[in-house]
Amino acid sequence: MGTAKIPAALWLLAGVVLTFGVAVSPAQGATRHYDFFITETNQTRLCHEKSVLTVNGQSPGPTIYARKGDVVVVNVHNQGNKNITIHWHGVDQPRNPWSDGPVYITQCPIRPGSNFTYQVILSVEEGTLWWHAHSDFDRLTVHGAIVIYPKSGATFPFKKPDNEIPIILGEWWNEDVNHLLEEVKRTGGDVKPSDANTINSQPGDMFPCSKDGTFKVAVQNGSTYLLRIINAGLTNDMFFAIAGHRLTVVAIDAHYTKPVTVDYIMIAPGQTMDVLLEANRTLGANSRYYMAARTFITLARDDIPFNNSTATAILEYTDSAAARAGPPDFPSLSLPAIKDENAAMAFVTQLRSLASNDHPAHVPMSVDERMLIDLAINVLPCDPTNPNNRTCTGPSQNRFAASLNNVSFENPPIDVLDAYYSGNGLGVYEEDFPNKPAGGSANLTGLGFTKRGTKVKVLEYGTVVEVVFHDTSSENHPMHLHGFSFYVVGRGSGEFDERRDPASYNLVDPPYQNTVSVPKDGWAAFRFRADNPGVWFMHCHFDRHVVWGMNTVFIVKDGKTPKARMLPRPSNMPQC
Ligand SMILES: *[C@@H]1O[C@H](CO)[C@@H](O)[C@H](O)[C@H]1NC(C)=O
Ligand SMILES: *[C@@H]1O[C@H](CO)[C@@H](O)[C@H](O)[C@H]1NC(C)=O
Ligand SMILES: *[C@@H]1O[C@H](CO)[C@@H](O)[C@H](O)[C@H]1NC(C)=O
Ligand SMILES: *[C@@H]1O[C@H](CO)[C@@H](O)[C@H](O)[C@H]1NC(C)=O
Ligand SMILES: *[C@@H]1O[C@H](CO)[C@@H](O)[C@H](O)[C@H]1NC(C)=O
Ligand SMILES: *[C@@H]1O[C@H](CO)[C@@H](O)[C@H](O)[C@H]1NC(C)=O
Ligand SMILES: *[C@@H]1O[C@H](CO)[C@@H](O)[C@H](O)[C@H]1NC(C)=O
Ligand SMILES: *[C@@H]1O[C@H](CO)[C@@H](O)[C@H](O)[C@H]1NC(C)=O
Ligand SMILES: *[C@@H]1O[C@H](CO)[C@@H](O)[C@H](O)[C@H]1NC(C)=O
Ligand SMILES: *[C@@H]1O[C@H](CO)[C@@H](O)[C@H](O)[C@H]1NC(C)=O
Ligand SMILES: [Cu+2]
Repeated sequence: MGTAKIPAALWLLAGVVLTFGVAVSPAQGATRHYDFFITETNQTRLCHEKSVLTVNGQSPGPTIYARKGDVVVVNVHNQGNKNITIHWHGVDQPRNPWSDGPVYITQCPIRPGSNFTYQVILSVEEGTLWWHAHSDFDRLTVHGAIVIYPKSGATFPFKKPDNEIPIILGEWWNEDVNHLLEEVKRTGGDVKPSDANTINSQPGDMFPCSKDGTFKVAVQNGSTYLLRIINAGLTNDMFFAIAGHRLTVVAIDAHYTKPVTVDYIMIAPGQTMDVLLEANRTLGANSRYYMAARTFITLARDDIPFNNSTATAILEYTDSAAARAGPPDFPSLSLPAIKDENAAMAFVTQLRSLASNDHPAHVPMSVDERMLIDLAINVLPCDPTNPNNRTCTGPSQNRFAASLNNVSFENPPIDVLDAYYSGNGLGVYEEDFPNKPAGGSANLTGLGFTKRGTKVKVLEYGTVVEVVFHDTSSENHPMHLHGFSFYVVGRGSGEFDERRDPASYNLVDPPYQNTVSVPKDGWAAFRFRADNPGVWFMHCHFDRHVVWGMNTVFIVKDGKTPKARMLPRPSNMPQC
């Protein structure tokens, strides 16, 4: 059993990547180039072999390295067998929705045999983000990390770590996920749970045919490691812990936090966390420790077996006697149980923005426009043309759906951005996404009917928006906004009370995120200033809920000055 090295001296490598082959202009940062080739590649996990979509034959795909303020140019060559797009998750892309990626929102798909060049414009982000496909269920295997270092000459707001360890949490299905998606669209039923969670694409040695592939990382006593943790899973929030070690969270979604030392983290799909790990556990103890990721699920379903939901990797001290290397310790005390909602909440509520002089928090104090958005899981008739056709496998032989304020989002045939830019928007979408649920916020009353629509919310440039998500369903939802990060100013259980609850807001140092986990039967509130003109998707980051329609779009109009206007349409946009 060989010890897989941390990508050898990744720290040094980063230095190389950062100084070679880039055009540097001192004022604006560097421009870095990557080529992504989408190809079908075989992968074998849990003794099952299948063909998956990858970038450059790898899944997770290549890591993008950059510094704050750089521009990353990525040419995506689609040599696979299906339409695809790529999204740069958590990158604000100031004035540049053209390169944001969500299919039929900001672009038409990149068809097999063609290519598209994305301009990924970094601005305020610093830390870890990620890129992923934004079409169908392709992101299961088409994803990778984006590592954004401080500007040249600047430093981390914490002691420089000795090395870095990428930790990409994901999922594995024995079947082809796009076949599962087609089946779900045909039958109206739910997506079956994954067969395993994964750490860096490996389920770990508790699973069949997985011992050799288990991700292992060598550490040295006394060293500090920066874990760059990404939840790339399609369906699962996850708890993550390391036996015998504590974790110090220093950033979420590429924005620094006040350091908080914990026994475990809870990370929702879409989120990223920078976490310091002190390797300080070799005195007389074991030299091998499991890192483990386990599903955190709020849905009352019992078909996710405990063991199947726990992926493991191994942390191995290289400077201790080999004789001490017994079976790795498991983080049984620190890793919460699958349904431990209190453990999840206890972690999430500890996060605060760093809010230092170098990394200030700019929380908007006054709000121009308030939105209260009900999240719901719903049903639609099995067959809209024939209400008597009850052959679907969703609830009461209907079709599963999901909605925001009772609108189940339907993708248009051409992308919203092109429709808006060409001035023909109103043939493609309606501008009446409601600011409140009709008839007041509803309590959970089972799965009600909803209706489909392509409704967007139009904002004047510079508007300060407060969004309160109220979750009427029986599970958490990781809600993600493109084009912005937002301050998560409050959360609570039960219904949101607009008179009482704002008093509990944190307007001093709330965490600055792009994805917020909205608690089941509760609410979460965030604020942002709409100063990024463009077309920006907002959606649940559970992929089956995207398919069911738990989505909407913000159109932020141009402001008055040239710097407040969208960049012009690139000539190479794919056509529908
Ligand atoms: C890839 O996997 C499929 C499904 O198991 C198999 O039929 C095919 O032969 C494999 N291809 C290669 C190149 O190994
Ligand atoms: C990329 O696509 C353009 C058309 O948009 C084409 O002219 C060019 O040759 C393609 N480049 C590569 C490397 O395939
Ligand atoms: C391991 O590191 C800790 C401090 O991080 C130190 O106290 C301890 O002595 C070290 N143990 C060994 C065996 O070097
Ligand atoms: C190891 O480091 C953690 C912080 O990561 C700290 O809380 C703990 O006290 C340290 N343990 C020892 C034995 O030094
Ligand atoms: C999980 O797997 C371990 C090791 O294979 C086994 O001892 C344990 O009984 C299993 N637990 C459950 C709940 O299946
Ligand atoms: C998941 O757990 C069930 C029941 O414990 C077991 O039958 C099945 O083989 C497991 N699946 C995998 C992929 O390990
Ligand atoms: C009923 O609806 C299903 C799913 O939309 C469709 O496959 C089937 O052909 C319909 N049956 C009839 C009799 O219309
Ligand atoms: C929802 O339920 C809560 C407590 O269960 C209750 O106080 C509230 O009045 C209900 N609201 C509506 C609109 O039914
Ligand atoms: C949502 O819309 C559907 C279809 O118009 C309607 O039947 C249902 O009562 C609405 N639900 C709520 C909670 O307003
Ligand atoms: C791929 O995208 C094009 C452009 O939107 C569309 O016409 C075509 O139907 C798509 N192909 C598939 C298989 O969905
Ligand atoms: Cu959801």
